[in-house]
Amino acid sequence: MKVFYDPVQKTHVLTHEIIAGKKFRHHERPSRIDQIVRKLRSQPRFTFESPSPAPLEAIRAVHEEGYLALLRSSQDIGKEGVIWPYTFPNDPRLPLRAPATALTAGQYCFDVGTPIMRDTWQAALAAVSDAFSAAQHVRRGGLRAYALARPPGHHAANAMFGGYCYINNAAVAARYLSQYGEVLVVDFDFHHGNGTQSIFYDDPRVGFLSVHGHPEEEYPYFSGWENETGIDDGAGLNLNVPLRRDTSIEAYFSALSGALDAMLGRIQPKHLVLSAGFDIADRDPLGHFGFLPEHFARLGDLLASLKLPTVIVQEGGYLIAELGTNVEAFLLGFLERHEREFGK
Ligand code: SP5
Ligand code: ZN
Repeated sequence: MKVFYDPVQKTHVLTHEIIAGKKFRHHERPSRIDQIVRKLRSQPRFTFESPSPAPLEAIRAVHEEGYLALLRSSQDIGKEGVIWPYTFPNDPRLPLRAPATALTAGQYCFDVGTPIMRDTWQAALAAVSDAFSAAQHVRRGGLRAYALARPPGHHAANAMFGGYCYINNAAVAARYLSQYGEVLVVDFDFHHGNGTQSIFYDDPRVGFLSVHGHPEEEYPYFSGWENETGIDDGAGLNLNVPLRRDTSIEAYFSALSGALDAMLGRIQPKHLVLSAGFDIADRDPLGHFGFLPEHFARLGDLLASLKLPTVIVQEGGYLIAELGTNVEAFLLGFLERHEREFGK
């Protein structure tokens, strides 16, 4: 299986974050990537490839221009500098003054854990290039590809960063592939993919299925309920499966299988895009679903059974010591069945 990866992604380094008033060393660290790279490089079934730069039009098909300009301006901040929103628009009747500056960046941001650093733009471009190259590989007849993307993407919306995400890597891949037929996005990160949901909420060509911690108790809190089902031409094509903390593995799989069946009754996808979050791992500091490597293998197996050309995009996963093992277990579980039932 091809792995698209560009080491420039490691230059984006976040110092700390505040969660509910407490300061933590930032969870989204470059070392996450090292763990995955080391594991996959030791496995002959994976071949590393450098991505080609994602075309700007493919990114613009998902993100607003003024928003991208703010992200791009990260390059101009000094070594010590940072764009860290701390004040947010509060009256929707009032106009916003464009372009956004470091002080008004809050108009494009929904949480305080996602600062823009000097190297954020180049890292985010590298991550989206992984996802785009993986999608292109699949579009050109490849059966599957894995984008080792960091920073992650699924919380980023058309003009909104947050949740450690700036450019929505999976959404760029899905929108590109949707030119060639319907696309199903399945998001199994522990946190609801609010950005991806929002991007495709009215899109009849891309279905979004997310299984995640219940918003009543879990980040990002303001989305992820079952009654969010899509609007306009996208009505019925958004399917949220919120699960309570410490839901059993059996209950998880039966909920996911049921949701996949329901979704496949509504669209006929030509491509599958996975937002692959590994914070569903047992003991992950930010997730509570208790997945062990064998469960990741089973998840890979289940998703491979859809027998679709598949782009797998890396999202969260913060139990860094186990991240490589968990990603490898998932990819091998996927690969085994996908090769057997869909093709080499
Ligand atoms: C891509 C991704 O996985 N982003 C996750 C961002 C989560 N950030 C905040 C997590 C808050 C976790 N729970 C807070 C408990 C407060 N007592
Ligand atoms: Zn997550």
